[in-house]
Amino acid sequence: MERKFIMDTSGKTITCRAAIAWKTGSTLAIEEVQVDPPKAREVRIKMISTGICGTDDHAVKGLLSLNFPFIPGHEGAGIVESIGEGVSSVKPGDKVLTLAIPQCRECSSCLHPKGNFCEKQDVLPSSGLMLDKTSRFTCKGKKIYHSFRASTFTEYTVVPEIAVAKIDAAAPMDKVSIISCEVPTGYGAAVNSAKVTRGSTCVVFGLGGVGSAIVMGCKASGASRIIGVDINEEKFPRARALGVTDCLNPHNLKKPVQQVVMEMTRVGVDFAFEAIGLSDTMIAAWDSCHRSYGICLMVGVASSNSQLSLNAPDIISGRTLKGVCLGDYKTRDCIPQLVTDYLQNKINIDPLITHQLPFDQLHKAFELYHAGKTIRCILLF
Ligand code: PAD
Ligand code: ZN
Repeated sequence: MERKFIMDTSGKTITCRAAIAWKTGSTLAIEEVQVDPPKAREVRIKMISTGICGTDDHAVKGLLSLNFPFIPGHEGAGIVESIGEGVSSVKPGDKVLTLAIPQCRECSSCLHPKGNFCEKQDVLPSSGLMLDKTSRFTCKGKKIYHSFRASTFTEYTVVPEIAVAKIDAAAPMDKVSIISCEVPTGYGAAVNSAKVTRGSTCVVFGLGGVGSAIVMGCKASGASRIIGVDINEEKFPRARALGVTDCLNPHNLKKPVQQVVMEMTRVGVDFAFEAIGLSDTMIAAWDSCHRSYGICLMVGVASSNSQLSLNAPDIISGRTLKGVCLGDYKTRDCIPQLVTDYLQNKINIDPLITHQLPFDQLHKAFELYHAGKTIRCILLF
């Protein structure tokens, strides 16, 4: 008879593999780390899969203000290994997603009907610490920082309970990690935040993972024209398959891209999205909108201390400029529903996943990402 030994790790420090960004711009190193047990109102998760998001790349390159050395990754799916005192929303064995923006249900953002940028988030600014201002990771005797209340490039992570969403037990864990960030960020920006209207015109700057999910949202909302802008033309065929009607490569245009969009649409688009994170493309998105009723959504995360400069007199014409994080969803309340919608074939996330690689091929995954070959590459543990 086969005997199964299930090791009870609860309450103990776990030694496992994790990727560490030791210093700005250095290649990630796969190291042996110690992961402490969860403290009160914390959850330790055994990771099953994690996506590589543009924000992780910004973080590793040192474009965002955060503390090194840290464990990157925030787009994660896993199974609860153990829980700290007072945790009531999840239990060991539950399937969960990590949430880069938590939902504490107590702060000014959480209590406001529209707010989702919970005051307990750790992106702007980033401390890299748990809510009690300590870390749960150690490597070679050194304290390692967390990132964005998540740190998913590790076999085990510890996060606050407010940054965990319990999902449907039938969820395919090798895929749903992208519903932790890419899907709500992009699809949600279009359907929930901008509320793209039937028959409208849209422009999406950046056709990577997030931009592709925005295109899906615009298409699902019935937009009649979706202009996609990217400097990498390899992104165009997939973008067209998702619903982009016109592709523009700014490098091949004789005029500024916003001028071309204006000429194509005569009056400017109804909805513009920026999913790159550069001030120039943010301005181009803003200037592509209809002057009076255009709505411009900033989705890309810009590098720390960068500034955005707009023509001041033009502001009064009526356009809306809005920033959006995770599609304006109240994360713990809404993200599990996106998983259920996927299981019920109401949304299809499969076209957003181009690569799946084992965690130890992390470097290959980043090479593919940097070469512009991926939409989303998922690492599997
Ligand atoms: P990605 O690298 O997959 O996509 C970026 C795309 O932009 C690529 O296809 C590039 O070729 C393209 N690009 C780069 N420079 C230019 C340029 N000058 N003009 C036109 N196209 C260009 O990243 P991603 O889709 O994972 O993330 C995109 C941004 O969204 C990034 O800034 C990330 O930090 C941000 C993000 N925001 C949130 C949020 O909640 N606001 C969440 C997740 C990601
Ligand atoms: Zn809150």
